[in-house]
Amino acid sequence: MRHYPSELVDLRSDTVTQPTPEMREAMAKASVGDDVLGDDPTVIELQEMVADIFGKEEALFVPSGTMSNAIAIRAQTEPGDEVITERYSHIYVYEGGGYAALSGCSIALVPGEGGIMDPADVEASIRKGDGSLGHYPNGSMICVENTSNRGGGTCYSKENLDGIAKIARENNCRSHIDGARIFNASISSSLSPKRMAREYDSISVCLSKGLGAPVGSVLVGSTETLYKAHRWRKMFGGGMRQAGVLAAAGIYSLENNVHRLSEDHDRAMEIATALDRMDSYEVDLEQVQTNMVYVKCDKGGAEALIHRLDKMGIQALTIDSSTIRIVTHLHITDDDVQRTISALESAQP
Ligand code: TLP
Repeated sequence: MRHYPSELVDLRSDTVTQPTPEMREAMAKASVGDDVLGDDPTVIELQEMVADIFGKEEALFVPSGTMSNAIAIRAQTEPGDEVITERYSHIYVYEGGGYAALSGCSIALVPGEGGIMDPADVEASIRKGDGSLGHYPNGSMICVENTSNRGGGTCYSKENLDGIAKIARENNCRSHIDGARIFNASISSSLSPKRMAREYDSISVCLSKGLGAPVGSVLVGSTETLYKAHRWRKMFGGGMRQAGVLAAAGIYSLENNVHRLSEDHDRAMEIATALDRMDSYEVDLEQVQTNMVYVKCDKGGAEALIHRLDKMGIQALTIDSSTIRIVTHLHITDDDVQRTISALESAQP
């Protein structure tokens, strides 16, 4: 059942979900306090819950995934440092260059295979200020995105995750996971959140993607890192007062919406398989591991395709002139999947 009244099938992102009646009820009932003064009981409960899920000492509730990544970088680097991350990572492509503007860092881009970095390529991309006569910036933080959004919602294996964290330690670098969709990764790769996070210094976890909360991310890590993160959240203007109403949505989403993510994965695969059989589209089925489908259409035809789909009540996003992205989430039903497949069938040029 769709939880909000709409004739549209909105597959632009899993960020479009609306709080369900049950989630709104949990929000309405939340006890709140002034979280900047540290006394919102629901925020404290959420932070303790997420720290526990990821096996870390502390957690911090922040307004967005972008701010969570920005705070993680600011708290673990110095101006003049370099962040090492995948070529198409969200931190590089979609965060407005925040690593440079807010943290004074440059960035080293690592090639990825379907968005997934190989530990050897990560190591080859680390530049150190020491011993270079000061020529190089100081590569001091490695950021891994799991799932990889631009990789197509792909997941890291345990070996790759641990391998990259080991490279980080050996090279005196901090390690961070942009886990905007880490629960999707956990379900798809059968790795617990704790196991994925074990070797990493910080993890950013989004509540407002597949989990369906309206707002919020949580940054987790050690007490020392989170102490700094707390100060940077203040300076970035991310301290929120009676944020318990939002934290309650986060708690609800963690208690109710994690196990169901596999349904989103199945629906994405159903769409992907159907599209791959059609003449005008190409989908790399190996990359369809979670809730995303990147669809290659005819050269330069993405905008026109989106427009034709829109007229049939199906919304998706243009990624580049020949690629569109479809994302399944908690409002997408089996009927929507069939409608989407039929619409794409008839939208072929
Ligand atoms: N991703 C959005 C867009 O910004 C592209 C989407 O629709 O997928 N990390 C990753 C891997 C993300 O995909 C996103 C959002 C974020 C961080 C940022 O989260 P917010 O939007 O809460 O700042």
